[in-house]
Amino acid sequence: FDYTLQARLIAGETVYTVWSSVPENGLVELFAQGPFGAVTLDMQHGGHHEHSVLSGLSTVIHSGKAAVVRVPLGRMDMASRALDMGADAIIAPMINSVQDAVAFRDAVKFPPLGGRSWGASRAVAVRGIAGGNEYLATSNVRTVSFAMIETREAFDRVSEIAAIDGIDGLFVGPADFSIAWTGGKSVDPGLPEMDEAVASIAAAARDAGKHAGIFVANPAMARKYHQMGFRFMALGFDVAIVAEGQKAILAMAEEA
Ligand code: 3PY
Ligand code: MG
Repeated sequence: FDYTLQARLIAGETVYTVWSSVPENGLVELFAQGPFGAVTLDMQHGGHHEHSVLSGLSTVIHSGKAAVVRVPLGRMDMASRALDMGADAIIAPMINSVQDAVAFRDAVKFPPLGGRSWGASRAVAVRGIAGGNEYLATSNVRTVSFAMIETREAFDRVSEIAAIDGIDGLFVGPADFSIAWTGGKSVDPGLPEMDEAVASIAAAARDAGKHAGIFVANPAMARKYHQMGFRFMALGFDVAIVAEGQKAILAMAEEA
């Protein structure tokens, strides 16, 4: 099949995705033309909505980069729709049980693997796929499903979740995971006490033959995550880029 995100991850490549939360196509376009290999549009905590995802996906797809959507909590309908709009991958937050994972699988994989409903004409058209049957035959493989592991419940069942056919990867949300790990006392995505647990999630993915992804709150941690086995890494959060970039530029000017 094509050189899609799935193929790159199967080949063991490291893929960095930028994280878009401002639902403005002009900003998505800057990311689509930027240095990252993938662009993720965030509908869970970011401002992306159905229309901005539709236009954002077009922009990303035509740049040749991988197009990823994080859907809002529990919105399996949106997971299917984002694939119908042409997304390469879906990240589903808070997959805390086998049941959650099966519901996600069912929304994003066609039978016999899952129960995804047909409506992919747009994906077929914008992806240059010959026709419906070709998409039907290839999309379960070409699109990537990432189940987010970010609670104690999810952690306790991580191997069972990873083993589910049609769950292609695990994706760690270290901010929520740190809240879970500290019993609600603090949010610290870099919390050293949870390193071992985070590494074991990458190992659980690897043992099941699945991809391991993580949100990288601090780019200095990317190397450590890579050593743990993570290959799909989200960084370059737009809000942080603008917040940090402004401060850095002003500081440079004031020091000059
Ligand atoms: C988390 O760290 O909890 C995330 O969901 C990343 O956005
Ligand atoms: Mg989270």
